Amino acid sequence: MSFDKTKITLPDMNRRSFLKSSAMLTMVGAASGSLLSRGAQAQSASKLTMSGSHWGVFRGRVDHGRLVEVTPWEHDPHPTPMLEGMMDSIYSPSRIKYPMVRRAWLEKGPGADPEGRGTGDFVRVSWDKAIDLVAGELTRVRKKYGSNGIFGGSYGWKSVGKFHNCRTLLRRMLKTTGGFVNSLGDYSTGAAQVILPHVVGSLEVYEQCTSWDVVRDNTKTLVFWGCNPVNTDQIGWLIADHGAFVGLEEVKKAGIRVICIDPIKTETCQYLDGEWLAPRPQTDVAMMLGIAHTLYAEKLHDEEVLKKYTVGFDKFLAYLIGKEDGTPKTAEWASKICGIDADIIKQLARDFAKNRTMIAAGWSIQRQHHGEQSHWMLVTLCSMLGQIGLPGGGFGFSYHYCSGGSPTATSPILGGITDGPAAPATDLPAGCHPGSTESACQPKSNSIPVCRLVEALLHPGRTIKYNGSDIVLPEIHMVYWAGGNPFSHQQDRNEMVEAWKKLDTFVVHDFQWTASARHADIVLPVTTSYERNDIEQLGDYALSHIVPMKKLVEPMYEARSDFDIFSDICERLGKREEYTEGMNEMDWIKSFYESARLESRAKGMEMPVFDTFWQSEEALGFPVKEAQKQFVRYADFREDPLLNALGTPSGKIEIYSLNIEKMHYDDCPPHPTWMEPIERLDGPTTKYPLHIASNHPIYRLHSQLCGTKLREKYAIGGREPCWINPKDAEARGLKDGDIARAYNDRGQILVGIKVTDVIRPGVIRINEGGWYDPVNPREPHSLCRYGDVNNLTTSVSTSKLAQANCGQTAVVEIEKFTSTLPPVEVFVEPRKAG
Ligand code: PGD
Ligand code: PGD
Repeated sequence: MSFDKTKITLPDMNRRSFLKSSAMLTMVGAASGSLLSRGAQAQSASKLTMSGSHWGVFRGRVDHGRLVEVTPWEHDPHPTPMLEGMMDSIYSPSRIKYPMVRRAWLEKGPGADPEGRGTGDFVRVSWDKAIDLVAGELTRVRKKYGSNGIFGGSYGWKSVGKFHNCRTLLRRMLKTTGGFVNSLGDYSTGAAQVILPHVVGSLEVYEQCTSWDVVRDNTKTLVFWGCNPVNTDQIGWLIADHGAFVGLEEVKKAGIRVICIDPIKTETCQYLDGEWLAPRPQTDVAMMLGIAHTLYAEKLHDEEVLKKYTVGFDKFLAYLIGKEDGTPKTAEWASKICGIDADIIKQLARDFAKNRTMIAAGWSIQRQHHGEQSHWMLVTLCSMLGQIGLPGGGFGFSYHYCSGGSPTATSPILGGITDGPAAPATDLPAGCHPGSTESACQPKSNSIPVCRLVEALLHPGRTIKYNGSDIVLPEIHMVYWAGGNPFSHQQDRNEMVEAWKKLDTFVVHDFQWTASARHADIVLPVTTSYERNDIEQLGDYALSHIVPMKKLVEPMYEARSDFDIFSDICERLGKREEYTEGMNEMDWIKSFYESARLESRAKGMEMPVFDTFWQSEEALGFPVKEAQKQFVRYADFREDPLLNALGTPSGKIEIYSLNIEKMHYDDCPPHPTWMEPIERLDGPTTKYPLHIASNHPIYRLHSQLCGTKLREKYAIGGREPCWINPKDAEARGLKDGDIARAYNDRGQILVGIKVTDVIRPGVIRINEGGWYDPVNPREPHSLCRYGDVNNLTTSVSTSKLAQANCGQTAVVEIEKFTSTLPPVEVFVEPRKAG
């Protein structure tokens, strides 16, 4: 059986599509050479300087102090066009030039005119003044409210580099100077990373997958379930290696059957000529249950595997066949919810069971209300199929992320800056001293789930549940951010804007005028990673090289590194020496390298000394053993489930969790369960007719690069694009290039229309990360002129278990915008900040 296989030519899948000229590629690298050959290559000096980024390794050509050309590394198997935007981020008109303070805050004090945040009325101050203000405010807030008055759990994708890791540098400063409220979890896998330790005993989402080679040689059916590696493997948390593109090419050549379950016919589906199934968004658990029911009804499930490697199937079965609630989760039942024909659901069950099937799942399916259930149900489904731990079978939860499945090299772990040697004096209320026995001085919880900051600001003192514990939301008066863009990543922008009014002070370090910087009281301009030295590893899973990230150009304007800024703040607070440990940038970089060199020696390898490496203009490569190329996730567990027991209470896969049962959460029962999200396409209580897929952008990393020329590649009428199916467009009189207003009760944004049949009817796609640009920041629910989708999403948490974000939960309506178009203003510095 095969589903829709329409062929669509795919732009940008040509290898090296970004290469400007082959003449640039003369320098010899040694991806497969010995470690020592690097030293030799150090001699072949070049005017090009090597560095790395989330988008890959590259060399930059500098002319008269200006970066004029960026060339991807010759060993990058699939350079991303995003690298082009990287260069522009140094020179873009959105660059923050000087330290700035919001006028009302400066003139009237902390908390003054909170409605004025975002209006762009800033005053330029000297660095000395700025440092005094920040140090003074940290002291004031700690004195008055205790260390819990400061939130420093600053979340975000920052830049790569082991030293200029600004989030850690911020925590180091806050920890060294007296404590702060931290954050738990992340926005990427918030739900899955909390449920999966209960199910398989590890985070799983960040674990290595069965290698692409093994998939190529063994998998018969490869399912991408809400998973689009051709897009999302363009970037890395460390420097991107793009190894997944090699794997995908092999899969294509091998002619493996590919099925994509996604409301969008993804770039991956198109590239691999996959069969496309488009369920209603947020109904995957129901669809999986329908497949599971068929497996059981047709006796296709693997009883032996379930018995030997899992616990709790019997209890789940009572639910599956309807003994628990009177509703058997048949394919017909599932079909009504997810919109996929019952016959297709049944056929999927048969095909999966008959063939070696690998299910590669992305993360959007857990970034939804009750998102914990999707990955749990997928593990359950794969347990029933009985192929976990077999070559090419089971599941992989990071094929789409940082090139999971690229074999891991035998390399040392390169250390990085830590949050500091100081003991965490983090959580003492004001006026208390460490060791006090007074009840008022007992340490309070000082970490909150990362997306609950807005809730904390609106409801300080509220107790929330979290993974079996209670957390009292602290009373926060000061928020400090470095390396993230909360006015992009947090859901329900207008709620957030209201919450921010409760703050006395918001400090932001960035190099560009993001919406977060615009809503700050104190804005400190930092260097890009191209204006400083650093060091990083290549490939989160591959760990194949150590890359020198050399400074390309001098800092622009008055930009300083986060480290230098925090060192000065520490100095004001009498802690410079503790903070810096007496070391500068190059001392730290060298120390990370030298520790790795020692570790590598213990592994029988000899890395060149630091100076040789640093001068080499080349990445240092490590070998990949055959065993890693043949890696099969869970093979050891399958081989011996006692010796290689999982980290769950039973040591097995937990289809039913007694630990979760004990928590008694109404929104996270002890076995995978279908629960209606608060809103969904065609849902029982849904008010708006269209679901928004707020996917990860093709030409951006979240909001990074939105302020660059790269925008010209995708913006429509200067706005964030909105994909819409021809049927939905026609019903609304919309055509390509129109500007439309997407809205719901939470907010409204302008978008540029792209009509396309690669999206399911009833669904529109507006990528996350578009910069927030309200027409009038003082006006509640003001229209966002550019298209920040998080004006429309809900801030409800996934459940009491993970308290994670639901970026993929939102329904809306869209209409042609016929009023006078307001100009987009967010991509240049605020009017009064020049
Ligand atoms: P970025 O755009 O990467 O977004 O949210 P995140 O905050 O990570 O922001 C990084 C910021 O750090 C940028 O402003 C950049 O300029 C700055 N920066 C870079 N380098 C440095 C540096 O060296 N120093 C300092 N001080 N700043 C630096 C992303 C988040 O969004 C994530 S990870 C996910 S997975 C979520 N995804 C979705 C989603 O799928 N759907 C919706 N609706 N919403 C989401 N939000 C989340
Ligand atoms: P998304 O694009 O949000 O990526 O990885 P993640 O897998 O979360 O969603 C993947 C696919 O799921 C999309 O094709 C979408 O249409 C589909 N989808 C959405 N809702 C549903 C649903 O309800 N059911 C089904 N079956 N499918 C659904 C994100 C990962 O990407 C993360 S967390 C980060 S931090 C990185 N971010 C970026 C980035 O910003 N830009 C790029 N180019 N690459 C990234 N890689 C990483």
